[in-house]
Amino acid sequence: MEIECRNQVTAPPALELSTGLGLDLPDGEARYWPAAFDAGEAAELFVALRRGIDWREEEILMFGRRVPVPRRVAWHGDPGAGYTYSGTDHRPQPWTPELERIRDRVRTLTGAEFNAVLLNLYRDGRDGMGWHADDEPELGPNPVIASVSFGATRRFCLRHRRRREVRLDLPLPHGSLLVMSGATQHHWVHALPKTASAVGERINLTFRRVALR
Ligand SMILES: O=C(O)CCC(=O)C(=O)O
Repeated sequence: MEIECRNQVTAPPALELSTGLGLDLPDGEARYWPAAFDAGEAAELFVALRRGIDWREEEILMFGRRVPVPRRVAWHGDPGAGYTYSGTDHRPQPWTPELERIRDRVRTLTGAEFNAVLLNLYRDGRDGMGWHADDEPELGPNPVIASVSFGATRRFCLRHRRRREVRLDLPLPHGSLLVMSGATQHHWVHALPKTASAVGERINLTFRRVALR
């Protein structure tokens, strides 16, 4: 399904790299770093993750039927950082050196601590993710979600839940970081739309802090 997004937000050319760019999100908070990883590091990390992660095919329950999700998925984190999403329980795979390196960079830039990461591999424009919020109970009331992207630039869409015409459309390039925090997951939903354009592979990592089981 194609998702229409409007009110495109583009980052200004000069940014304070350490603090990122605050996005004007009514009822929410988001901050964006277009180059949290430089091009060389991002390319190296993309290759390492593409090869080194055990990418899993996954299914979700939809109208009583199990259907494959249009992407490949992995869940890594501290022991006990289990997570239930799309109706499936996930036990964490251990941190790899690359994941620790990315997590540590995100911590340095944001000051936030994370104990797990969800990885998504979008193989081409037929892969995507529908509208949702990261509001599972194990994330707590106002989660900080830090999203790192490598590979092809894809459109990330944010839409206010009540004021549906209030939307942001943000291209997330290779090496970028987007952090959503505060009440964002209460008031906004987000999506990664499929596209008919020719796009290459993209890897996205969303770092989270989950209640340990
Ligand atoms: O790939 C993306 O940028 C979106 C990922 C996402 O929405 C999620 O993991 O909840």
